[in-house]
Amino acid sequence: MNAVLSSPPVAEDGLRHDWRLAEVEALFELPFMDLLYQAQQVHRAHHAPNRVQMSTLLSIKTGGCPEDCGYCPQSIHYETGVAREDMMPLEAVVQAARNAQAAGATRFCMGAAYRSPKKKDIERISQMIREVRALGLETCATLGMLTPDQAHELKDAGLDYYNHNVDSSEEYYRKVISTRTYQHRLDTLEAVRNADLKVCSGGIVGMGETRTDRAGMLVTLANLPEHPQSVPINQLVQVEGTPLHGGESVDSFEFIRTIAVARVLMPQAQLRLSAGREQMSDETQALAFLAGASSIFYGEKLLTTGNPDVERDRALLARLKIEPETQAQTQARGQAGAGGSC
Ligand code: SAM
Ligand code: DTB
Ligand code: SF4
Repeated sequence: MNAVLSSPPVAEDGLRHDWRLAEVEALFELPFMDLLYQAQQVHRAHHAPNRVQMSTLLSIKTGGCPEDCGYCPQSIHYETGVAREDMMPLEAVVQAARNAQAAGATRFCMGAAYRSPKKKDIERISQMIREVRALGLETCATLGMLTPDQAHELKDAGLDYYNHNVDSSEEYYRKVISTRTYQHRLDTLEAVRNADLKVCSGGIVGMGETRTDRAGMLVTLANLPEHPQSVPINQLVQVEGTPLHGGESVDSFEFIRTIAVARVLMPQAQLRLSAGREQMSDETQALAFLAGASSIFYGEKLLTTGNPDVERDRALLARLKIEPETQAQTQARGQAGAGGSC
C-alpha cells in the first residue's frame, strides 16, 4: 500500500500534528479519484455528508488598511476603488446580523481592515459581539493582529471564533506581503488559542504559488498545537489595482485537490469553501463538497467583493440535496467543541 494511505502515528487528541512536507506532496500527487475517495471517507467519518454550514460576512470597517497584502483591495498601497469608511454603527451591524439570520446563516463574521485594532475599536466591537450573540448567532471576527489581552477581551465579550489566515507557505508569504511576517500570524494564532477562542485559519489558492507552497500552507495549519476548528480555503479574487491582478488562475482540479488534502490532514475541521465562489461553476462547487468542504460564505457580498446571490446558492444546494445546517445543529456542534468555524 502507498505509504501515505497507511495508518500514521496520532497525537493525544487522536489527530496527527507531525505531517512532513513530502507526505503532503505525495497526497497531492495521488490520482484525482483516489484522493477524492480518501477525502470523502475522512469527511463521512466526521461530518454529516449532505449538510453545509453557512456563515455571513460583514465588513464593519472597510478600506484604508496600512498593510500591503498583494491580493487585497483594502490596502492603502493600491488603487482599487475601495473607499475608506469609518466603523459601522452598532445598530447597522446588528440589523445586518438579523438579516443574515433570517436568510439562514448560523454564524456572523465581522471583518475590519486593520493591521491591529486599537483599544477603542476592541471596546466597540465587543459591544457588537454581545448583541449579535444575543440573537442566537455564533460570532466570529477578523481584525488583524491581536495581543493576548485583546484576545481575552474578545473572549469575555462572547466571541466564538477568530479568523486569522496564514494564507500561504512561509516562503511564499514574504513574496506577497512585506509589512508583517509569517511569525506575526503564528503569534496571533497562539494568543487566540490561549484565550480559548476557536481558531479559524486557512489561506488563498491561486496567487501564483507552487503546489509545494500549497502543501506547505496545509502542513503549517495541520501541525499547529491544535488543528484550527475552521479552515477557509479561498480562491484568489483578482481585483484590478492589486499586484496579483492579471496572474494565471489556478486550475480548478488543483483547487479541489487542495480542499481534499486539507480534509485528509484536518479531519474534524470545518472546511470552508470561501472566496472565489462567484466565479466558480456549480460543478466545481459540487466537487469541493465531495472533497470535504463543509461550509460556505452565504450572502451577496464577502467583504468588498461579490459572492453568489442567495437564490443561486439555495438552488445549488437543493439540486445537490445538501441541507443547510440549522441554528440548533450549529450550536450543538459549537458546544461539543468539534468542527466549529468562523
Ligand atoms: N485585516 C485582517 C487580516 O488580514 O487578517 C482581516 C481581513 S482580511 C480581508 C481576511 C482575509 O481575507 C485575508 O487573510 C485573506 O485570506 C482574505 N482575502 C483578502 N483579499 C482576498 C482576495 N482578493 N481573494 C481571496 N481572499 C482574500
Ligand atoms: C476568509 O478566509 N475569507 C473571507 C474571511 N476569511 C474574512 C474574506 C474574503 C475576502 C475576499 C475579498 C473581499 O471581499 O474583500
Ligand atoms: Fe489589511 Fe487584511 Fe487586507 Fe491585508 S488582508 S491589506 S491586513 S485588510
